[in-house]
Amino acid sequence: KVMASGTALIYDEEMTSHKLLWDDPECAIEVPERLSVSYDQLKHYSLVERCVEVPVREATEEEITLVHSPEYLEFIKSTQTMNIEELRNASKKYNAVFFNTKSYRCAKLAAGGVLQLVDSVMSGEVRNGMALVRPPGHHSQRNESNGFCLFNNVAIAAEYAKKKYNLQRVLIVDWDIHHGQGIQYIFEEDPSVLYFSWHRYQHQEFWPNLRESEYDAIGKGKGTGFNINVPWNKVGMGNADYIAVFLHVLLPIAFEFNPELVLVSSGYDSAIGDPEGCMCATPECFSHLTHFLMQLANGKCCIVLEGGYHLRSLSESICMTVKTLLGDPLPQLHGDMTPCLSAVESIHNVRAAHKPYWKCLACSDAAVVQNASTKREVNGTVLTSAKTNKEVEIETNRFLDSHMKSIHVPVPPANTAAAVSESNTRLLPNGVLVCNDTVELGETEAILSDFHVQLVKGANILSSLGHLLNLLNKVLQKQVHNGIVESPDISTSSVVVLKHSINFGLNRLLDIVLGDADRNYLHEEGKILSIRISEKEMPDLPASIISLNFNEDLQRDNSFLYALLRLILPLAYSYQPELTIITLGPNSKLSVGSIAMMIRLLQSLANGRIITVIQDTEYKYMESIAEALMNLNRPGIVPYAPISKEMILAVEERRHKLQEEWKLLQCSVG
Ligand code: Q9C
Ligand code: ZN
Repeated sequence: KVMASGTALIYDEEMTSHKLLWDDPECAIEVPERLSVSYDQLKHYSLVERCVEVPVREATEEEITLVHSPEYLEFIKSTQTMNIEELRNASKKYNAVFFNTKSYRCAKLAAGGVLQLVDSVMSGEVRNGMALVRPPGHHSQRNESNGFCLFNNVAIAAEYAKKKYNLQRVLIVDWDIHHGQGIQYIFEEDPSVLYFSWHRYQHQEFWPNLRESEYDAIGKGKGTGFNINVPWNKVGMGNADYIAVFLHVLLPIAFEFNPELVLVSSGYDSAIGDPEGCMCATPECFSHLTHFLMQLANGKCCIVLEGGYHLRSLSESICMTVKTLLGDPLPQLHGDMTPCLSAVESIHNVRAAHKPYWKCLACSDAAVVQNASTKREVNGTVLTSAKTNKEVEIETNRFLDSHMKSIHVPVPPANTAAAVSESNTRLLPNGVLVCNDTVELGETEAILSDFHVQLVKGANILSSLGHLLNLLNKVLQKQVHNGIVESPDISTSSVVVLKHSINFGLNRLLDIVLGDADRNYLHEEGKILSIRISEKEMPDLPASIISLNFNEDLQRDNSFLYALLRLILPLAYSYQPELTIITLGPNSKLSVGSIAMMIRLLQSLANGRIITVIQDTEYKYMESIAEALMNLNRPGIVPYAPISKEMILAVEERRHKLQEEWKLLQCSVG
């Protein structure tokens, strides 16, 4: 079976003809330039030419009435021939909506454009894609326009995909800063559509001021548990808060749900600078959110524009999203990765509300719902309070002045290099750069003697280290993103990688050791974060080494994903490594799919710089590791429930000890 590749882009200038014809401050921000400026920015970064441009079409009446009533459709249709007074009156029927005579046509193109995207992805023509459309959709309801939205583009797409492709499970992720109450209403009794939304809420004081946007609206009837609301009760939420919600709420549930298709209601009013959202997440954050979602549904991900009203922030965020869909390495998230107290409270509340419905949450601690506005002890740790309005303003201005000018999009180099034995090169996918060159013997010896490491200087090992150093230099000098190295002695090899990288000038190395690797752990003053996952307990480990032991066969289920989401990724995001080293020894007990998933998820860190060192006996992992490094989506690992008790205990015990120091681990209060 051929793996789908390529990214679709849906855009048509005609959708800029829907516009506000009179003075209305409430609606003035939803301007046609939102679309044209974003498309121009995609062109500016040469991203349009890298995508497959797919034409829009009108959604048919039959398709629109998958979600909307025929009477509502007729009413919207009737706006085509209205005069300006009639248009104004029609607009007044609804909350925050405007029509002109082109609105109906644009709304049909917006919905139809999204259906074109769904068809491109579901047919395997492309792997994923983005639809730049307006008017937006997620506030629109069966009989009602609302919040700039006429037809509910994403809801129509979900019903269409279910019907046409016989899908049992569709995930809708709504990262727009407003609650897509329209989508919630349409699917609240439907267990085949899992709807996730985060939204500015401020205890119901923010538009649309609905009681049902609260975390306790979890769906109804058969759909109970399939509606996830994360209310933001403060403004100023940033990268750490968004990442924390993905790691602790959305991703575990989404992996357990195991969707066949992911649709994103992609509003960028949740980005910094937006006048509606007043949040602080930077455009880079959307690369990370996108990358996470690309790991679901075999990579079948359709991203659909909703809101986003700061033209610069909007267009940069869209570019980050599209670059990520194309498979480019992710930008690093800079700055403090501590979620604020208010965000952790929201996370805690959502997890507690959904605990009865999802196995992955069942092990969370007892729920305590509390409100607090200032600094408070959380599990013995002080979390920061949310930003004040003034602080949000200062951070936004600083960002717009300095950072925005310097977002630069490098042309990606070759992806993956490999130094493996000749007989194993046949296991590598097409496109991997096979490295046969080596650092000269003398030079290798000189580099090694520099380390003062006890090395067995067998000729065999020396030559393998020469290949390793050559490949590592390529990664350090950014000639390739990542590499895979086969080694007769992983212990020595991985120590050499760490030492050489530090000598090169790197300050934060993420060192993940899987299986048996009796290795010296280095003391390099916080320059290495070592995580060891193995069946064997290792005596006398330095306290700084994070060690996870378990005795059961992890091939049987995918409990390992639990450790990834709950421990390894939060640690990695807190640490912000400059290079990740994965050492795979014998007896790791991990399935091929689990290791591939780990590598794909870790590619969001360190600008995608990963070195994988595999013991030469473990070649059965080689093909899927190389595929994961190449960013290819191979049919995914099975959903990870049931999760083993042993794994939960091992992970939770570590989390408990570490969460004071590593703030992204925190997801409960009280
Ligand atoms: N005074 C989208 O982002 N604002 N819609 C109402 C009330 C309406 C947002 C303010 C915001 C609608 C797609
Ligand atoms: Zn919005």
